This record gives sequence, C-alpha cells and structure tokens, in this order.
Amino acid sequence: MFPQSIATAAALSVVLAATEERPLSTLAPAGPAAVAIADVWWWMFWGSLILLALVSALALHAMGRNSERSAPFGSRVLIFGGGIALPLAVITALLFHGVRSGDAMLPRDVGVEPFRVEVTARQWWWAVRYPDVDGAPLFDANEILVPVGRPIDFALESEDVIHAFWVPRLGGKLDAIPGRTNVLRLEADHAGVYRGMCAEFCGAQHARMGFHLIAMSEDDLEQALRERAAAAPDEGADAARGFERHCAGCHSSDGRVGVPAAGPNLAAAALRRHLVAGWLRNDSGQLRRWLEDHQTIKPGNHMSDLGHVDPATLDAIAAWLEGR
Ligand code: HEC
Ligand SMILES: [Cu+2]
Repeated sequence: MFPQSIATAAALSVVLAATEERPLSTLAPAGPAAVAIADVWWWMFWGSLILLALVSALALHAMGRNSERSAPFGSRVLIFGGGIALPLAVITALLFHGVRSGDAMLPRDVGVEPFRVEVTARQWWWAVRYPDVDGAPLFDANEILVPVGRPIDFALESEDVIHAFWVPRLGGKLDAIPGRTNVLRLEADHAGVYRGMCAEFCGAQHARMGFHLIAMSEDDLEQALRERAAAAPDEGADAARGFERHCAGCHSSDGRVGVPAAGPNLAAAALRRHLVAGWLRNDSGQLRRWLEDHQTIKPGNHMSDLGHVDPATLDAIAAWLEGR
C-alpha cells in the first residue's frame, strides 16, 4: 500500500508542478471565485493525504497486531470517531465552503455596477454581444473583452444543445441552456488573456469549442470596443459582392448588425487573436486556409463547403476581411 501511495503522490506532484503555468489550470487562480475553488482543492488534497496516511497506519497496525492482546483504544472510539464524527465534520466544512463560494458567483447586488456581456453558445462557437457600446449593441465572437477588477456578468444562452461556459482560471462553470438565460458572475484580478472552454459535451467538435477572455483596464476596454465597433470592411469593394453572395447567408460583416447569426460575426475577425473558437492562431494566411480546408481543420463544423467558389474570389474575400 505504501509504495503505491508514494508513487501516486510523486505522480501528482509532477502533474501539479506542470499545471501551475497552464492556461486552463484551476490551480493558477486569477480571480476571487477561482481562489475559493483552488483553496478548497488544496484543503481536500492535503486533507486526503493525511487521511490516507492515517488509514494506512491503522491498517499496518492491525496486520501486525497480536490478536491475544487488547486494542490500544476501544473499537467504539474508532467506529464513532473515525466512522461518523470525522466524516461529518469534514463534509459539513466542505458543504459550508462550497455553498459560500458558489454563492459568490451569483449575480447579487454588491454596490458596484457589473460589466455585462451576453454570450450565446452554438455548435461549436460562441456569439458575443455587448449590450451598450456608445449607445448601441456590438456583436462579436469567440473572444470576450472585459474590464479588470470589476464584477463581470456573463448572461449565457444556447441556440441548440446544452453547452457550458468555463474559464478555469477565473472560476466555476455554468451551463448554457436553450430557452434560458443563466448569469455567471466572475472577476479578473489581473489584465491578461484567459482561456475558456465549453465544459459540457455538445457534439463532434466539443473539444474545439474554446474562447478567450481578454481582461484590460476600463480605458483600454472602451477603446478596444470602439475599435471593434468601427471595424467594418469597405462596402464598395469587389470582394464585398463575393461575400454577399457566398458568405452573407450565415455571417454578418458589420459589428452593429447581429444577423444572420448562423456563423460568427466577421466585422472584427482581423482583430481577434484566434479564429475558429480559439482553435487557430490568427496569423497571416490562417483565415484563407480556413476557407479552403475548414472541414479538415474542424470536421463536421456547420460552415458549408466552399469548393464551388473559385480560389481567386476566396483570396479576395479573405484579404478584404483581414484588411477590414
Ligand atoms: C452555411 C453557413 C456558412 C456559410 C455560407 C459560410 N460560413 Fe463561415 N462559418 C460558419 C460557421 C457555423 C462557423 C463557425 C465554425 C466553428 O467554429 O465551428 C464559421 C466560421 C467562419 C470563420 C471563423 C470565424 C471565427 O472568428 O471563429 C470565418 C473567418 C468564416 N467562417 C468565413 C466565411 C467566409 C469568408 C464565407 C464565404 C466565403 C463563409 N464563412 C461562409 C457558417 C458559414
Ligand atoms: Cu461543448
């Protein structure tokens, strides 16, 4: 038993060391809700190690004991103390902590105006809507800009199946359920890019349904949202006609226009750090590659095949979207 426990502990410490800097690690918390979760994780980790040592010691003791002699302490103490009182105390403490940290992620009135953003999950990407950017809504996708040090309310919805919104470094996850709006409250303590994932199996490309949360100061946020609101590709261009013909049935190319919503809003696609729900880094050529090969990059995704569109037109549309 001991060699196994030691091996497990060693393997665990390797895993833990490796997760510290990982973008999806709950053990690298960057907001109050995540700190509460990481705390309880560590309490449970050390607590279970101590209990394991205790139970192993008792088991060894029992094996080596001469049955003729009486036990060092009564079996009653063991059964009531170790079997009832100890678990009851541990579970009560965990329940208390769990309810409190869960409650902190509810959109309660805390005297500070939260930043609100609406996120609609779809197979297999995230539509983002900021209700008020200079007096009108702004539509975007797969990348969510938020302020640092202020509560953020994510109003979560789904257009098809149940998904779940999860940013491990900022807190717990919450389901996005068709026909409902669930509000999750999180806060980021530091500026930076936080990775998020869909955390509820939702079909073939569930694993490639990520997103990024970018936390910045209020001033930077205001500026970045304005920049996105202004980022509309030039209407007069030839490529605009190609877009109208081949893409506009599913995509909007204007951040102020939320329909059609079958595909991500592409007005600010060039400004996003990633394309395709966090899957492709938005380096030069990736957008073009996606148009050509999207069923290889993300098999089964709901974008129609563009094989019938001639490559020159696709080139032009890609350049047009990239040049905004
Ligand atoms: C039948 C609807 C449909 C058509 C037509 C369509 N798309 Fe898409 N597109 C989608 C969907 C759905 C996604 C999301 C795929 C995913 O991530 O699962 C997408 C994703 C994209 C993305 C990635 C956006 C991001 O930031 O994640 C780009 C870029 C894109 N499409 C460009 C185009 C262009 C350009 C055309 C026309 C030449 C086009 N699409 C035609 C439905 C469509
Ligand atoms: Cu999913």
